[in-house]
Amino acid sequence: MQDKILDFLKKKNEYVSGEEISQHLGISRQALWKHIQDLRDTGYDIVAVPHLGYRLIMCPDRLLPYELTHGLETKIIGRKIYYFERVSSTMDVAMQLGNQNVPEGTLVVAESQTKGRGRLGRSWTSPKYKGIYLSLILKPDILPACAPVLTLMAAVSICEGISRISGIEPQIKWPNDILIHNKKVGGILTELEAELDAISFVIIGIGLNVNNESNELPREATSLKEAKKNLSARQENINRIELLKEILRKIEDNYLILLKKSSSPILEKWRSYNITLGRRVEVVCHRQHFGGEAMDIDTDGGLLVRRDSGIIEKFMAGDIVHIR
Ligand code: BT5
Repeated sequence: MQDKILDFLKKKNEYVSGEEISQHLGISRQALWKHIQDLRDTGYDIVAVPHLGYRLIMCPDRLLPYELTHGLETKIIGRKIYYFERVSSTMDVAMQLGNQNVPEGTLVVAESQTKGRGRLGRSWTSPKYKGIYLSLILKPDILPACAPVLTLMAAVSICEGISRISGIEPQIKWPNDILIHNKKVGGILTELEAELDAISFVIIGIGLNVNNESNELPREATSLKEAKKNLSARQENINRIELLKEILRKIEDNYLILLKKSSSPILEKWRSYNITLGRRVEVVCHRQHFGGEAMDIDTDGGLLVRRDSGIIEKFMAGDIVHIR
C-alpha cells in the first residue's frame, strides 16, 4: 500500500487531498495517515497542509526496494529485492537465498556491511549510506569454467552505468577492479555454487564507493564523489538510486547478450574499458608469481599472458600488478 501511496504522490507532484488519495486507493483516511507516518519514519519528507492535503517533497537517499523497482523496467534483474540497513555481508545472505531456490535476478542490497569481503578473505570497507553493496543471484546455463566471464560482464555494466549517470569514464583492471585514475572505486566478487558440469547459481557481489570522502576509504581507493570533485570542484552527492538502477539495467542488457549471442560483444566492450592489455604485468596466482605481457582476454574471461619464454599462458583468476 505504501508503494501505491508513493506512486500516487509522485505522479501528482503537487498537493493531493487525503480524501482523493483514500478514495483512489480504497482505504480509510485514518489508515492513510498511519501509512504516511510510516513513510516519514522511513525518511520520506511528506508535508501535510490543512485544506490542501499531502505533498511528497523529498525521497530519502536510501536504496529502498520501492525506489529501485520504480521505473527500473528490467525483466529479470532486481525483480525481487531484499534490503538491509546493516548486514554481515550481502554474499552470505545471497548464498542462503540461492540455496532456497529464489528466482534468478534476486538482489540483496545493504546500506552497510560489518563483514564485507573481497577475494581470498580480504575485507571490503562498507560505510553506511555511502556506497553500493549488493549481491545478485544469477542462474546462467553455462559451464562453471566459463563463470569468470560473468565478472567481466559485471565490470562492463558497472562502467557503463557510472559513465551514463556521472559522466566519469572508469577503467577496468583484470580481473575485478574498477578504477578511476588508478585508484580503486569498485570491486567485484563472483562466487559459484556448482557441480562439475553445471552451475546451480552464481552470486555477483559488487562494492562501489559512491559518496565517500577520501578519509573514509583505504589509501589506494577513491569514490565517484571524489573523482567528480576533481573534475568540477563541485561537492554534490551522486544519486545512488539512479546509479544502481542504471547498473542493474546494464547488467540485464549485457547478461542477455551473453546468454543469447556469445561473450564476444561483452569482451569487445571490456577491451575498450580495460587498462591491463598490452602492459607488462606480474600475475600472482596460487602464491606463485609470473611475469609477462598481458596479450588478450579469452572467450571464457581468462587472461592470456605471454611469458618471457614466449609461451602464452591463460589465467582464470589471480591478482595482477601492472609493471608498466
Ligand atoms: C574485491 O576484492 O574487490 C571484491 C569486493 C566486493 C565487495 C562486495 S560489497 C557487496 C558484496 N558483499 C561482500 O561482502 N562483498 C561484495 P579484492 O580484489 O580481493 O580486493 C579487496 C581489496 O580492496 C582489499 O584488500 C583492500 O585493499 C581494497 N579495499 C577494501 N575496501 C575497499 C573499498 N571500499 N574501496 C576500494 N578498495 C577497497
